[in-house]
Amino acid sequence: MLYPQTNAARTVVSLDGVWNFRTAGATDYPTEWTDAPLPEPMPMAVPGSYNDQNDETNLRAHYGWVVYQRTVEVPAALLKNSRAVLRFDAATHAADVYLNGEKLGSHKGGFLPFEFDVTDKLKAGSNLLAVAIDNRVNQSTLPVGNEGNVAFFGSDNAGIPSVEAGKQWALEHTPQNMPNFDFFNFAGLNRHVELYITPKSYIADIAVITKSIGGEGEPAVIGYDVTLGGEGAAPADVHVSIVDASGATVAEASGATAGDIEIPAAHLWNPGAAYLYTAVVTLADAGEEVGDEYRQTFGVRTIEVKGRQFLINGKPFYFKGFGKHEDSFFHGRGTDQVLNVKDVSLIHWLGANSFRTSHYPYAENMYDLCDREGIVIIDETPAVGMSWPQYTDKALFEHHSQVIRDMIARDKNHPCVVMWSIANEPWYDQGGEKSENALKYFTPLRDLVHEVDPQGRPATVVCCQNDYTKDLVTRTMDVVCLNRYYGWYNLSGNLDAACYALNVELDFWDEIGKPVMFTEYGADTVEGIHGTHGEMFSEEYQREYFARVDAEFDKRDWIIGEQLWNFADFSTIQGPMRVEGNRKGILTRDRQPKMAAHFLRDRWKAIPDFGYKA
Ligand code: GCB
Repeated sequence: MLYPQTNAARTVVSLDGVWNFRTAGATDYPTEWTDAPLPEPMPMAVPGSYNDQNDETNLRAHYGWVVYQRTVEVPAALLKNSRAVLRFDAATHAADVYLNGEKLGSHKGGFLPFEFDVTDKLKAGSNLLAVAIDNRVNQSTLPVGNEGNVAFFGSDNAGIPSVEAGKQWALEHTPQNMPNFDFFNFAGLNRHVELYITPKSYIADIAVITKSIGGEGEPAVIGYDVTLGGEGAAPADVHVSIVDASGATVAEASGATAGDIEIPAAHLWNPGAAYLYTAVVTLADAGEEVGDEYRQTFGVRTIEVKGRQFLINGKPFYFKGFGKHEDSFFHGRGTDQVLNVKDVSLIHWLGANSFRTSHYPYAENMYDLCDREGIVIIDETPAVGMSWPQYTDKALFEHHSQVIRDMIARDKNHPCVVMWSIANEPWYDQGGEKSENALKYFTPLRDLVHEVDPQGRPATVVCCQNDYTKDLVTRTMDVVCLNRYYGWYNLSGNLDAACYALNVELDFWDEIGKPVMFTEYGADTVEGIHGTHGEMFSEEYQREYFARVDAEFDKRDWIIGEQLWNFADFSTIQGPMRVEGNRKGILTRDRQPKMAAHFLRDRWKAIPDFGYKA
């Protein structure tokens, strides 16, 4: 799916701004709020999560539906002989969309874009756009939640004699989201909303693939594949120009929707040394006033898992970085370019070269920045919090498959994306039939990734601290990705014991023979807590924890990377283990370094992107 762009043939009208907003019911919303102005609305900025934007209402505790509304003014000239599309970069987690009172459709899933062709529905002048959004998470959504406050009343120490009666009471009196994941359930129109206009015959999609490379400055072959939409356009009308970073056209092809193009002296896209080309695809006038155009940036680079190495452009890459979150004060998970630019500058400052989009695909503008800045991304679906009964759920499997297809369709051309993560920490190490069901669930998803990614990038499932001997899934992935908390949740506060247990496990993975990387390890740290012997939660403990664990990684040449948890502190649900959220950041939530950040900066600046263990 192409990101909307304005060019000689296309126009994007941003629908960002301050919308009208109301909370609705837990299970539905008044239909009259979709075809007439909202009564007594509150202002709500888009993009932005609604949760932290209003203090008169406790929007953090809201459960269920909300309604957003605005008018869309459309100049008549824009609609002449053109196609109009309404696009949502995301609506978290489920949305019903209405234009002038007519329902355009619904979308499930809060982290990927969706759009509606509104060519025949949009009027010149004023249009009323209403979007109803549901923030509920349950066993059929990704991410996964527990409806009915199971977490409150599901345990023996809840303090009431009947768990079932407690759940029922909670549903009736204090319904609330109980996420099975450790980040605040920020919801609403978290990303941009656009109306975009194309010619009636249009370029629907473009895939660019690096087929072969030589060295820097040597010839490279790229493949392109253009999908056409509308009536009247023919492959003969397609023209592709490859434009380099200076604006010079370096290669061209015409007359076919797919083919190979040789770039005579190609600059490679490398981590830390990005180089971007643009494929300018045009569709000649197909009997209309204008033909279409789309400018798709791409990088020339290859990715391969070979033996126990992860190769970028044929060279062994070492991942240095973290898992992140889209999370900040006031915005919640709302997309924020200032924050993205700041975070990218901090990634450079830290000497890191990569991150995982834990635990959902991020807004597209972050991938654009990473393409440009040479930062490597492991792109993750929102499948977080799954456990064994779900591995036999066919409807969930279908939804998960669709999310994978949509994520890869959206992000396939980004050179920064080097691996796909199918899920974070599904719980599947119970052994026997339970482990086997998990294997039956995840194997086809791994194969699906390989099938639908035109660039054939590797696939992984990021696994949680578990009985690794009973975990049948992790070892079948292209790269073994481990989240481990020896010294924090396990063997708390004892780093000698933590290193011992870590090494026992590493001996196991050595036998398995795959490339292994750590995708989480860390320690909650409240800035300003100190101690001569650095106990848990102190800045000294976090620093020492990374120094000790990283030293173990350095002893094994098949450990291909370290992505700690987390880049910065982030907001979570309230709970006895969370002090204003999760504090495992090496930066505070307002992006100030803790002591460990300085240690890691020194370490990472000394580790090269390529050949660290070769
Ligand atoms: C994990 C999860 C992550 C949590 C982290 C923690 O394993 O993947 O979402 O935030 O642990 O700090 O507990």
